Amino acid sequence: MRAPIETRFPRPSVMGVVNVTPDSFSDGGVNFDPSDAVAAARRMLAEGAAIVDVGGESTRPGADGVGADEELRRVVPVLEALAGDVPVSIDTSKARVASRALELGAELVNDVTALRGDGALAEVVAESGAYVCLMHMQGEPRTMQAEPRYDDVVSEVRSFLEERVRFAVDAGIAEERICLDPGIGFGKTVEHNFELVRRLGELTAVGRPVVVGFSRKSSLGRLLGDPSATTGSVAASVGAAVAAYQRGATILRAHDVREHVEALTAARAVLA
Ligand code: HH2
Repeated sequence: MRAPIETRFPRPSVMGVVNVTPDSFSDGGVNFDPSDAVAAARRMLAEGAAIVDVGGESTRPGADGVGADEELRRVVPVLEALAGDVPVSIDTSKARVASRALELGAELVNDVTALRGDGALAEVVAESGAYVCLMHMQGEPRTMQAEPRYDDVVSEVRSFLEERVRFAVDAGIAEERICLDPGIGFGKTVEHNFELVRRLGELTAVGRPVVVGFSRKSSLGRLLGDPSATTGSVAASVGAAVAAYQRGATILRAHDVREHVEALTAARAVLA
């Protein structure tokens, strides 16, 4: 039986990002070779990551999806090599990929569709007893940045996440294994993204730990003056992560693990 997610991941915990893809928005191709991905995951663990999030499909704005066979081809060699050594989260929306990853020891399923993408995924998570991250996204990756619109982004994201928690619990997933994510950059303008973190207390009030993934996202580059930026700097990422932690985030999803762990350790010492 797994511990409640808040026991397993004390605030703040860093989730390191390992994209086994040729086309991710900030590190596409860097870890496409399985041996590079494995080395990156081990390095992130040594640098203080609580878990590494292994993904075989880019969800960047404009991305076309890949099929389950290709996603499995990408991630399985990495998961096999890490099994037993490195705590793993699988970044997938597909039941087949999640199922294989869980067999290979993954403990968390990170689904950017919040169990809306594949009707079989909720049951896979429920039966395995894995942790799950339910993320908000408006639209789908191919078109989501076209014209994101909300009356009130925070209350709409909050209602959505509350509804997805009810769905997951009804599907047999224990509430204490669920964490939530506002989905920075997934159908949001720069201002939507910052408002979600500014008012993060309205999301932590749902009662589940919150994950924030601002790392390298284009809103940070745009904030700093490049209107066509597709990425943001490490320093801006760390600043956003520390602010998100201060506003109540539990897990910070980050590509640059050492920098995030050092900054969050200092922030915690000051704020605790
Ligand atoms: N962001 C990305 C992918 N998965 N999962 C959660 N829970 N939260 C996020 O903010 C999030 C996520 C996008 O970042 P990345 O994995 O670096 O890029 P890509 O989707 O292009 O592989």
